Order: sequence, then structure tokens, then C-alpha cells
Amino acid sequence: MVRLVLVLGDQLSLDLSALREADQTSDVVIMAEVADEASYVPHHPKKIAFLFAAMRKFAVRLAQDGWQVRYTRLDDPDNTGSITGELLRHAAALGAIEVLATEPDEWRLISALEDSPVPVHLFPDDRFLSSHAEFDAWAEGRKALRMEHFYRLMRRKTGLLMEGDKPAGGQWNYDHDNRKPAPDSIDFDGPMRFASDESVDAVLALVEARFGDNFGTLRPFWFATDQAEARQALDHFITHALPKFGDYQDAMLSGNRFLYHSVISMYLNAGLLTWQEICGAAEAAWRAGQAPINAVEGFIRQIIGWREYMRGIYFREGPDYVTRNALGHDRALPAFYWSGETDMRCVAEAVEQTRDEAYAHHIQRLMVTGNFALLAGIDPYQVHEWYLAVYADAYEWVEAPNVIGMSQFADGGIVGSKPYVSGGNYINKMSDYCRDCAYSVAQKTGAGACPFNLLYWAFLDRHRRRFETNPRMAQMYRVWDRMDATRRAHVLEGAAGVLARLDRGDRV
Ligand code: FAD
Ligand code: DLZ
Ligand code: SF4
Repeated sequence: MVRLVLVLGDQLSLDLSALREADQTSDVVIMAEVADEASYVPHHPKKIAFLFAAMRKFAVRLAQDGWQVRYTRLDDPDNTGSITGELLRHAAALGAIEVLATEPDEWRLISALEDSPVPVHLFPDDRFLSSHAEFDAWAEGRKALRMEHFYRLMRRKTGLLMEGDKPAGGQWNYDHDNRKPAPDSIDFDGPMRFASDESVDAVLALVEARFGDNFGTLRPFWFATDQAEARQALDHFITHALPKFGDYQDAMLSGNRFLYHSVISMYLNAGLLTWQEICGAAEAAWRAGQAPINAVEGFIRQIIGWREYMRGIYFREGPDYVTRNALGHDRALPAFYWSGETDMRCVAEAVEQTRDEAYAHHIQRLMVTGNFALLAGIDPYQVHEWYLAVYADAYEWVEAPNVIGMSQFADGGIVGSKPYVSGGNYINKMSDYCRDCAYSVAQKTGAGACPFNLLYWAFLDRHRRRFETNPRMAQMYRVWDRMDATRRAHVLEGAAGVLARLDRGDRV
């Protein structure tokens, strides 16, 4: 009896549970480029091109390995436009009555598969280090779900950077060494770039024709599109950038879009790389004396700590997580998130590079675009949709806890113990953006004052009832209260002016 084996666009791993469960001699792999997946948000063209190109190459690889593969291209005349539609169509053609699939990493698609007219047998996605059950067992009964505690469990579980039962170097976390401001120059010219081939060119033409109007620049397209290339990109990072990753992890620099970041999240999330090979390579570099412990620990923490923790939160909190709005924010997302047309240099840089590369690093996402949205009281669902659309690594399981939780505090404090908000001083300390900005970061009131400065205090004032008793915020309320009353009034007036300009659609 023929069974179908579904492989989704972010399941491009030879060691996928559904493939392990299948019988290569009789089962048929189904892969499909479909309108539903390509348009649930207006994805960045580079993201769509990356996934389609990588999917096509993965299908070829599976066929070379002996699988029978039915691959639907977006422009195939018979394409039904949805994953479940494709399953139904192929099931009818092949006489299949069952589908094997690895659990998708999004509630929407899980429920579509559960409702599929052809019964789908779901297997856990064991490409992650932690299962849902393990995360829930860790979370159960805890007052607060702090990533650091979960991370230590993962260090012990994997043995990464462990010396017996003790953390290598004597500390679990070297973050205090990792907050250096931007250096004047960077001696790393960014991630490895790959030339396109005939198969990538065909995808680029398709994406240009079908998604050319979406936000984002398609060309030059330079992403890796198969496992071998993704591994080269990883090696390039480990050799040339990892040693300084820790030091400058939080820094931002005009015109330098990648600093010492790895730019591998899109490959890891799509299945072209595994956490084991990434963390194994980083640890090996440390053991060989090629990268310092603060860099390697900081990097490994992002992957076995933050990444796994975020996935645990997404599945534990359930499908309604993306609609949470603990702070009651309801302002529309400003148009400059799509156009970059703002006088705030930091925001313009983040949006422009997002448009060009489908990439921004963590601090740009958190402390520039995220910080501004939170301070300005933007509807978190609209913020979530923006992040899900514009980054090549964005899938709901990882994007939503980062946006709804960490960045917008819309989950009321599950991911973060306090909101990530700051005035312009933080951005000025960590970047060189303020030098070329129309606003003055030193100015706290008046027409030329940095909007982050104004909105920061207005945010604290607006949410006083919720945050003044938070021990990590009490100090800022004391500073605000000690401020001269006239100055406070000018700050609030200035902030109201910025928000009114946003509401009118005037340039900010
Ligand atoms: P590096 O800085 O080199 O870090 C190494 C790896 O660690 C990354 O490739 C990634 O796999 C992992 N990592 C680091 N931080 C996180 C984190 N907070 N959560 C999960 N994994 C992490 N990451 C995504 O993969 N997809 C998203 O849609 C996404 N949306 C985000 C939205 C916001 C508002 C914020 C603040 C962060 C978001 N992140 C997301 C996390 C992080 O910004 C990206 O993983 C990182 O910028 C990817 O670039 P990189 O590969 O150069 O990472
Ligand atoms: C993101 C995406 C896009 C743009 N297109 C496809 C597609 O055409 N076919 C497919 O199988 N997967 C695609 N994906 C990835 C899915 O949206 C992803 O599997 C779910 O969001 C679960 O993470
Ligand atoms: Fe951003 Fe304010 Fe600095 Fe301008 S002055 S770059 S708005 S932080």
C-alpha cells in the first residue's frame, strides 16, 4: 500500500522523522510550492526564493538517494494552492490512504493536517534538542520560566562546554564580557555568498514574476541553497568571525549589516544545518584554542538556550499566543516599517538592510525596530506579522515568542521579566547611528529630541501601574519622579507630538 511522505519547506533534513518512518521502496515523498504557504504573510522575496530553491535541490537529492518524489512547482497548472490540497490530489492519483509527516512547527499547519481528508500520521520533530514533553516537564510548577535555567539543563544534557558536571571555564554565562560597543572597523566581510546556478535562476525568475511587489529586494541573491553550501557558510563563520562574535554581539554599525554574526538562522531553521554540527564546530574551535570561551559560550547559548526555549514557549502557550496584547497597544504599524522613510537613522538603517538582505541581527530587531514599536504602543499582532514577513529565518514558532514575548511584552512577562525598552542612549552607546541622525540623542525635550528619549519616559508613565513595582524598573521610576515637573510635562508633550505625527502619517 502506497503512503505519502510530506516534506515541508522548512523540513529539508535527510534525517527527518517522517523519512525515517517511511519505506523507500513503496512510499512517495510529496513536496509542494503552494500559494497558501507563500502568502500567509507577504514574505520577503529572498525568503521565498531561498525556500523554493532549497526545496527543489532537496527533492533532487532525495531522488538521488532512491526516493520516489512528486514535486509540485508553484506554476504547475494542477497546483491546488495548499499543502492539504496537494496531499489529496496525490493520494487520489496514487491510491494512497495515509500520509506520514513530521509535525509542522506552526499551529496553523498542524490543525490543517489534523483536519486533512487524507489521514495524516504526525511524528515528533526530533531535529530539536528538547521535546515538547521535556520542556513542559521543566516548566511545570515554576513561577518564572527563565531561559538561563533551561539553558543549564541543555548544557548538562548535551555535555557542550562541560567539564564533568561543571561548566567549562567555571562560569555558565560569559555575557558580561559580551557587551562591547561597535568598533571603528570590522575585519570580517560578512557571510559567505554563493553564485546562483541554473536552478536558482529559474526560481528567481518565478519569484520576481509572482512576488516582485512584496517588500524586499530579490537581487543580488547570495544565500546557500543546499546542505553543502550551508556547511561552507558555517565553516566560514567559525573560522573568521566566531572569535569576535561575543565581544561585538550587541554592537551596531552604519553600513555594516552583519558584523561578526553567523547569518545561519535561515539555514538552521529550514533544516540545512543541525544544531549538533553548529555547536560541535563552535566547541571544537574553542578546544583548539581558535576562539575564546566568551564567544563560544555566547554563541552556543543562542542555539541550545534561546532557540530551544523559544520553541518550548510557543508550543506550551498554544495557538492564541500570537494574539496576546497584555499592554493593550493598538496603534497601527507606521508605514516607515515598509518604506524606511523616517528621519530616525537607526530605524532607517534597520529597515533598509531588512529590505535588502531579509536579515537584521538580534539587537537591531530587539532594540531598534522592536523597541520603537513597543515604546510607540503599536498593535503587537501587526508587529508580529511584519517580523514574520520580512526575515528569511522567520517561522511562527521562533518569531512569535521573540516578538510577542521578548520584544513587545505582549505575553505579560512569560519570556521577559521586564520590557526591553530604552531611550536613545543605549542605541548611541552600541552604534554609530546617532552621529548621522536628524535628531539629537543628547536632547531630551524639544523639537530635535530623539523620539526614543521622549517615548521612553511616556511609556513608563503610561504603564506605571503595571511596572513601578517591578524591582528591575523601580530605579527608572525614581529617576522619572525626581525630574523637574516642568521637564516631565515637556517630555510627555514631546512624546504626544511624536505619536500624533505617527497617527497622521507625517514623517517622523
Ligand atoms: P547569531 O547572532 O549569529 O546567533 C546564532 C544563532 O542563534 C542564530 O542563527 C539563531 O539560530 C540562534 N538565536 C539567536 N538568538 C535567538 C533567539 N532570540 N531566538 C531563537 N534563536 C536565536 N530568530 C529566528 O530564527 N527567526 C525569527 O523569526 C526571529 N525573529 C526575531 C524577532 C525579534 C523581535 C527578535 C528580538 C529576535 C528574533 N530572532 C529570530 C532571534 C535572532 O534575532 C535571530 O535568530 C538572529 O538575528 C539570526 O541571525 P544570525 O544567524 O546571524 O544569529
Ligand atoms: C515559508 C514557506 C513558504 C514561503 N512556502 C512554502 C511552500 O510553498 N511549501 C512548503 O512546504 N513550505 C513553505 N514554507 C514553509 C512553511 O510555511 C512552514 O513549513 C510552516 O510555516 C511551518 O513552520
Ligand atoms: Fe536613533 Fe535617536 Fe540615535 Fe537618531 S538619535 S539614531 S533616532 S537613537
